[in-house]
Amino acid sequence: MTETTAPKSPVTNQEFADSIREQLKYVQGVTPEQATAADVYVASSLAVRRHLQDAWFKTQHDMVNGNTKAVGYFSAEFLMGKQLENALLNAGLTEQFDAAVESLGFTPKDVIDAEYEPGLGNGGLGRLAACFIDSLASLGVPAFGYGIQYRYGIFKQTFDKDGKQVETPDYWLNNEEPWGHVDYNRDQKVSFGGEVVEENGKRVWKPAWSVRAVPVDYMVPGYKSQRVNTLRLWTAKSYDEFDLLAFNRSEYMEAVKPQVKAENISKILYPEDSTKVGKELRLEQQYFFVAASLHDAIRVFYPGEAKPDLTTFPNKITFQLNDTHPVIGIPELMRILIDEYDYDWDTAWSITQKTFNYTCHTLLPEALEVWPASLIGELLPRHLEIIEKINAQFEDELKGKGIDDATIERMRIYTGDAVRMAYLATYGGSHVNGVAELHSQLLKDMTLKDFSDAYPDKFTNVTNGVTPRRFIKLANPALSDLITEGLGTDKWLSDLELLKGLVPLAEDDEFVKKFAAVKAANKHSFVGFAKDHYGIDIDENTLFNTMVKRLHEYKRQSLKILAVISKYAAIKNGTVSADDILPRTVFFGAKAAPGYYLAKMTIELINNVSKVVNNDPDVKGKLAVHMLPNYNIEMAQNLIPATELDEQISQAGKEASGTGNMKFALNGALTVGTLDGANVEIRERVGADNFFLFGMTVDEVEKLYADGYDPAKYYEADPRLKQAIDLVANGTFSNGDRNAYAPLVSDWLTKDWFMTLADFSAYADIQAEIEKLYRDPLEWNRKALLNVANSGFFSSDRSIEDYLERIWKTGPLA
Ligand code: B1H
Repeated sequence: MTETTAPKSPVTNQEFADSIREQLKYVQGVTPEQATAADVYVASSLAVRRHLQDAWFKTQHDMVNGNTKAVGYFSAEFLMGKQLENALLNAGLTEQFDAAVESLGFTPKDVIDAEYEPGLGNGGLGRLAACFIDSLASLGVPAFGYGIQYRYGIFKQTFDKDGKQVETPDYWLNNEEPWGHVDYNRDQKVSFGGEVVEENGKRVWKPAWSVRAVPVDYMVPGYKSQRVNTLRLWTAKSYDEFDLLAFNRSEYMEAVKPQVKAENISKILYPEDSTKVGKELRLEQQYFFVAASLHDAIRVFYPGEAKPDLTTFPNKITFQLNDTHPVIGIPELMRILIDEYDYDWDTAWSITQKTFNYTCHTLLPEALEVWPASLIGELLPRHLEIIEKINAQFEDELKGKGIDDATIERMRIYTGDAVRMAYLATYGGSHVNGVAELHSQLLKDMTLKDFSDAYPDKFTNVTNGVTPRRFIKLANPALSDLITEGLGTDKWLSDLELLKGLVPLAEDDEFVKKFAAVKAANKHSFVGFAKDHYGIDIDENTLFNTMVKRLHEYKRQSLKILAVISKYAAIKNGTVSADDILPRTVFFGAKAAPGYYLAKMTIELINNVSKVVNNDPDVKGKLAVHMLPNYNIEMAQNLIPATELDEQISQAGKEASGTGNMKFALNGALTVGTLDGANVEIRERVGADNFFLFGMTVDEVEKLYADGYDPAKYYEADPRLKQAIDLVANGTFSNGDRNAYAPLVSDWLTKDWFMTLADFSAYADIQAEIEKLYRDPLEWNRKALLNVANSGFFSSDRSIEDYLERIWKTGPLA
C-alpha cells in the first residue's frame, strides 16, 4: 500500500500557503480578505494535519504489522496545552508556517494565540500524560493515548471583588477545534447496570443500558521522528437520540432524557486533584473509556478477526494505568476474555496480568481510590463477580506464600463494601511504579508495604520528566538559542543530557552574562504578557519569585504567604532598613478544587494580602504580590522562563514528584525547596550549592508526628511567625474583620497537619541566603545556568526510556 512509503518531506512555504488558502476556501468558507486570525489558525491546523496524514497512516500500519509491542497509555487526563505551535515544531514546519501566514498578511503569533487552550486535566498528572505521549512519538515508539474528550475541561478561574475563587465552565468546544477527528465508524458500545444470569453453565451479563463511545482522534507527531501516534479520546453519545413518543405527548424534557444521561458521561472533568471523589458518574466515566479502549485495541490489532488468538495480546500492546482511575480495565479485560472470547479463567488472568502495569502518583492515603462494592455491583455487576474471584485467588496465593492472616486481612482487594483500586492494580498487573526515587521508596516502605514484601519484583521507579520541546524550545526560544549557541548544535532537543556540555560555560563570565540577559528579556516579556492578560503593572527590576501549582494544604502555599506577610511586617515596622530590602515580586498561580474549603480560603487570603501590600506606599518598590488567575499551560509557558526563584516547599513525604520543579530548573530558576518528591533528585544533580534547601526531612516529619505535634509551640517560639499569623487574625487583610480567616488561623494553631508552622523558621531564615546571592548577579546566574546544564535527566524522553526498559520491554519501530 502507498501508505508505507516514506512520508513527504516538509512542504515549501508556497505549498503551506496554498494549503491554508485551500482550507480557508473549502472548509472555512472565507476568502483570505475575510479571514481573521482565528480562521487562519483553523486553516493552518488543518494544513498541518494534512501534512501529517501519510506519516500517521504509516505509523499505524507499522504498529500493527511491525514486530514492536505498542504502548497504550490509559489516562483520565491529558492536559495538552495549545496544539498548533507544538505540531509545527515537531513536524518541522515552523518556518514554512511563519512565511505562509505572513504572506497572507498575518502575524504568526496572533495566529498561534488564536487557539483556545484545551484543559482536559487538573494538573501534574494530566500534564505528565501529555509529555509522555510527546516523548513516545518522538522516540518512535508506537503508542496510543486513551482517555476522554470532556466537553468541559478544568474550570476557568476568576476572582470576585472579595478575592474569592469563582469557577466558570470551560466550554472549550464552543470554538472550532480542528485537531480532533471524530470517527463515527470506529465507535464502541459500552454497557452498564442490569444483572448477571446463569445460562448453559455460563455467567451472562444482561446490561440495563448502553452508551455509544465515539472516538475523537488527535495526531501526536513526534519531534523529527517521522512518526505520528494517536491520542484517542472518547466521547459519549446516546443510542436513543430522542424519544419521539414522549415528544409527541409534549413531554419535551422526558424526550431528551436518554440523550442527556448518555452524554453526561463525557460532559465534565472532575476538578479534583490529589483527593478521591467517590461519585457514581466518575466510575461511569472510568469504565466508559477503558471499556471502549480495550475493545478498540483488540479491533486494531486483530482487524476483522472474529476469533482472534488473544494469548498474543500482551505481545501486541502493553497498557499503562495512569493512577487508579483506569483500574476497572483489569476486570473488564477479564470479562472480555472470558465472556466474549470464551477463554478459561487462568488463561484470561495470565493475559490480563501480563498486559497491565500501574503507576501510583500519590502518598496521601485519602487519595487512593476505594469504590463501594455496592456501587460497582449496581453499575457493573459482572465486574464485581470477577473482582470477588480475583480477590479469592489473591488470598489463596498469599496463603500459599505463607503470609499470615492479619497481613492478608490488610491486603484484601475486596473487603466489606470496599474495593481498593490501588490493590487491584498492584495485584492485577506486572509492575507498579512510583514517580520519583523518594516516592517509589515510600510506596514500598509505607503505602504499599505489604505488597512490596509479598511481590518485591513488581516494584520499580520511574522518575517523571517533562518534554523539552514545549517547555524549553517553545516556552523559552531565547534560552533555546543560547543553548544551541553554547553547545554548537540543537541536538539537545532530542537528547537533553547534552545540556551537560554547558557546565564548563558556567565558568565563562561572558556566557553567564548572556544567560542573564536572556532571563532579563524573559522577565521583560512577561511584564508585557501580565499587562495584556491581567492588567497589572510589574516592576521588572525585582526578584521574580513564583509558586504555581494546584492549591493544596500539603503543598503549603500557606507557608509562602505567611513568609510574605512576615516580610511585609518587617518593612512596615522598620525592622529591616530600606537599604537591606531586596525588592521582590511574588507570583502565585493555583486553582483550588471547588469543594475544598481551606484551599479556597487560602486563595482569598493571598488575594487580600496582595491588595494590602500592593497598595501600601511604605512597601512600594520593595514587595509586590500577585495571585494570577487561571493558571494553565499558557501561563506556565510564559511565567516559568521569567522566574528566578521557584518554590517547591511541600511537606517532606507528601509531593509524589512534582514536575513544575523540573520545568523551572530547566529554564534557569533556582529552587527553594524541601527534600520531597523529585526535588531530591534535582538537588542531587544540580548540586547542593545550587539549590536552597530547608525544612524537615521525611524522618523528622514522622518523628514529630509520633512525638505529638503542637503547632502553637512554634507560633510562640518565632516572633516573625507570631506576627504574621496575628496580622491574619486581627483583620489586617480583611478590613478589620477578625472572623474572615478564623478557620484558617485555627487550623494553623491547633492542627496544621502538614507542619507549616514547624518549617516556618527554617524557611524564613533561608531567605537571607537567597537575597545575599541575588545581590551578586554573576554568581546567581552561574548557579542558575548550572541548574539548566545539570537537569537534562528530567526530560520525559528519559522517563519513557526508563519505562521501556523497566516495565514495557519494548522499543521504537524500526
Ligand atoms: C498527582 C493526582 C491526582 N497525584 C486524583 N495524584 C485526581 C489524583 O481527579 N483526581 O481524582 C487527579 C490527580 N495528581 C500528581 O501527579 C502528584 O501530586 C505530583 O507530585 C506528580 O508530579 C504528578 C505526576 O506524577
